[in-house]
Amino acid sequence: MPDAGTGLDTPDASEAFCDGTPYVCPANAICDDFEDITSSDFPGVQRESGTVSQTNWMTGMPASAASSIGPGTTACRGGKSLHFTATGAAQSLKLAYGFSTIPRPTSLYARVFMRIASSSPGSDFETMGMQRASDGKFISFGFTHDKVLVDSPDLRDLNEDTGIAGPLERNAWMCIRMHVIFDAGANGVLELSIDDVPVVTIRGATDLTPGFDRFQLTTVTGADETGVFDVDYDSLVIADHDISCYP
Ligand SMILES: [Ca+2]
Repeated sequence: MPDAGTGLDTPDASEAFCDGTPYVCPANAICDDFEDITSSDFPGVQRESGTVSQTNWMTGMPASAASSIGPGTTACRGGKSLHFTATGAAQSLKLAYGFSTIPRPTSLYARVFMRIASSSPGSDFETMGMQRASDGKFISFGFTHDKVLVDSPDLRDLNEDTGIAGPLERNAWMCIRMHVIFDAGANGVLELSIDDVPVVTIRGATDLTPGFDRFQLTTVTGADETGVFDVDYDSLVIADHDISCYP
């Protein structure tokens, strides 16, 4: 069962979706459990070679030596997760998945488990989104301690702060589900839920021409950030159909 508090409750170490059951990747999906990738059938997406990146987004130079990407010490499923440590200002830590077929499916679904260490600051950081590899333009979801942010400098009608009913869990896994209907005009849809509770629903332009060709998990910090974010991801599924939190 989902959390009573939709990701906003008292931290609980054992979320029901972290049950350790071997996950069977559904058809027409890519499943990355950070043990290995189990499928890459459709929508023609694959973990991009060489696109694990650590930079300072303001300078374009390497990230802080105190920032890192590697296996996490806790996992929601299996024995490993993907762990980001982002230290200080303008850190851009990314793992990208590229689409080998354009156009993509009209409707794209992504489901991932995310865990924010309680030592992380409450200020905003970007967690995931779509990017156009050729020029870096993007739509990104960000999280503060008590807000979900949608940021896209190139799709101005999407720039929104979306309030949620309380602070996000810390030291506990949350189920994040994203749905995009790609449209460069007025018919796009962008939705996000936490533990099965909708927190973002936006209608309008959700794409560029040519379109976004990359999905990415990130920990990107702000220009004035001084804290240290520790964020884990596990059991990512990208599909052309809806993927639940369970199993
Ligand atoms: Ca795992």
